[in-house]
Amino acid sequence: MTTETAPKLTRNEELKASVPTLAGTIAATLADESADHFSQEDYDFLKFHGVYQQDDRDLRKTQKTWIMMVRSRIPGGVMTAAQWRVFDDLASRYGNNTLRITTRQTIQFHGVLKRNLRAVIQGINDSLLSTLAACGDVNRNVVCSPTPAYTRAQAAVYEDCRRVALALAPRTPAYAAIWINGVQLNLEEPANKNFTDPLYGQTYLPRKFKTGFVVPPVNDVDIFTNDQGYIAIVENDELVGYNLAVGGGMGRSHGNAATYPRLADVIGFLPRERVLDAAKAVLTIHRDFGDRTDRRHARLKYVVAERGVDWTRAEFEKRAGFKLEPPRPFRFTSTSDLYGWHRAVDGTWFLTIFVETGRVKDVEGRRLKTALREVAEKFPVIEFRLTPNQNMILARVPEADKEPITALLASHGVRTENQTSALRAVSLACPALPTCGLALAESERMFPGLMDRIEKLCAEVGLDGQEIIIRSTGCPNGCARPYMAEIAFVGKAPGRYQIWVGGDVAGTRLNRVWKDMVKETDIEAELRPLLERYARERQNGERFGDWAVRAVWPELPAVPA
Ligand code: SRM
Ligand code: SF4
Repeated sequence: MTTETAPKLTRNEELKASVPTLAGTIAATLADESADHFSQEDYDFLKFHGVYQQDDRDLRKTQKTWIMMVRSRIPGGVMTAAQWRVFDDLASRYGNNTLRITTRQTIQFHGVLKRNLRAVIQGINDSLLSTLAACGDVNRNVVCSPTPAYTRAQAAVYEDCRRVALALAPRTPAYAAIWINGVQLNLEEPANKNFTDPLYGQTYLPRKFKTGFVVPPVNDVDIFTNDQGYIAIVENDELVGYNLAVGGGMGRSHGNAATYPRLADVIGFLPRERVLDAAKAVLTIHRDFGDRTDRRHARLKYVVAERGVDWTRAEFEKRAGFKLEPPRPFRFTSTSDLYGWHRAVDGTWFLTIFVETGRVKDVEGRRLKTALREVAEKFPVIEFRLTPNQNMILARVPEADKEPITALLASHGVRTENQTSALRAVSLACPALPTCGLALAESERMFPGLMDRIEKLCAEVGLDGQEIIIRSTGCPNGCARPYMAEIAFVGKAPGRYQIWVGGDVAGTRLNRVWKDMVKETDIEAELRPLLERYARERQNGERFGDWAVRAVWPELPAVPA
């Protein structure tokens, strides 16, 4: 006779249960000036506070240089000009003098030293933004379509994004204690020892959780890659409610077929008034059914995949307390941002500025960081909106400010028209080396050079000016959502990449692996015959991704590498 034992919970579960406030010994280590980094336990707690302890991987061979990445939480990516000024100051004083716009509409600071951590987080909080729950096993930054050009309902959708972000935020007293008041919580005090978050309980979620809002026809947040996605249904310019999509995610591991990217399923329609109930219901399904014994299998997408859509809908309805209606019709036509100046539906103007790989910095001939700083100083009423395509939108610009802003940007080499090539305009790359501890290969640093070479190749094979969505990541985790791209480079080993092909223009189809272990220097040689064939064979207006599905996918081995 065998005795069945429950599978062992992960170390992270034990850690969360041991200190449910997530305070760890962070405050004590912050106060200890002789320490330049935190313990392994605090490393895990710090994530919930928006901090990743990293070491500079360029220097790893000679010495371990501890640096911190600080990620802010900015629902919908909307910042005031005053907040941008604060962030710009913090990046200059305490970071590596760059601001990194992320694929979830936040700002990351890289290279912050431990001794400056509190100043950065205090500065962010003083500006009325936060870093709480930017990382960790909680609901992450809520994304929302940022472009104000298509419908007045965008403002209402953004309002819902903010409400949901607030409702799903953890309530731990540790955050204010450590970062605002500078005190170590007494972990023996019953209120702290037994702290129970009203939504998350004592052990939070089995894994990260992501929420998005999108306004068709532009799928600029890649809604189907979120754990829960709200697709706005707009009738006569009024937001009536949302189609709910659940169970999306990108992360996978090389050589582990049990991990895979997955598109969320649309499970029904809900009226706008129900959005908070809905968001909590989906989150608690993840909380209660996610796999706490294996972090690689812990995302909601596996619950939905394994238990099925009907089970998920029934469980949702039980928890939310209402029945979903059948999904309403919607259509996505693109995933990209609207570059340049455009008139917003409220009559003001907005300008979308291309930011290569999301990195706001000054370089010879293009001083983007300085330019944005000056815009924030001279035009304090405008909004700075970060896009999930890693770009910047200057919004709510009065007519009279349009020309002066164009002139100011031009004086720093930042163009407002013809900003970049068709290929670059729709590209994304994750940070990878030297900051990301999980990177297997370069991404952000090698990407501009690779794009130069691919642009040249496209011109040579007759595809000059053709838009192809290209994304790159330094590992299979999928931070720049590579599995949605028409062509993706996914790091596998130093200088080597998998190439994936076949995503679509609207962000509704996953791509498939085409080549494994391609050397970065061989990428053009591999792509040349493919692009030549596409140039020859494409039918009227056929995009690369659609052609790849038709012509390349049938040639792929049944089981991906
Ligand atoms: Fe990510 C881990 C950067 C969006 C899936 N991600 C990381 C870490 C924190 C590495 C780590 O755990 O040590 C990276 C920090 C690198 C650095 O030095 O800055 C990192 N992720 C990023 C950012 C900055 C990429 C970017 O180019 O902008 C994005 C920050 C978003 C934000 O502001 O919150 C970012 N990450 C994403 C996305 C895209 C999205 O959410 O739209 C995904 C895919 C969607 C998903 O979650 O499935 C994503 N990141 C991951 C994963 C894989 C999760 C999984 O289910 O397996 C990891 C690894 C992990 O969690 O263990 C990861
Ligand atoms: Fe790091 Fe991988 Fe994410 Fe790139 S995709 S930032 S290498 S975890």
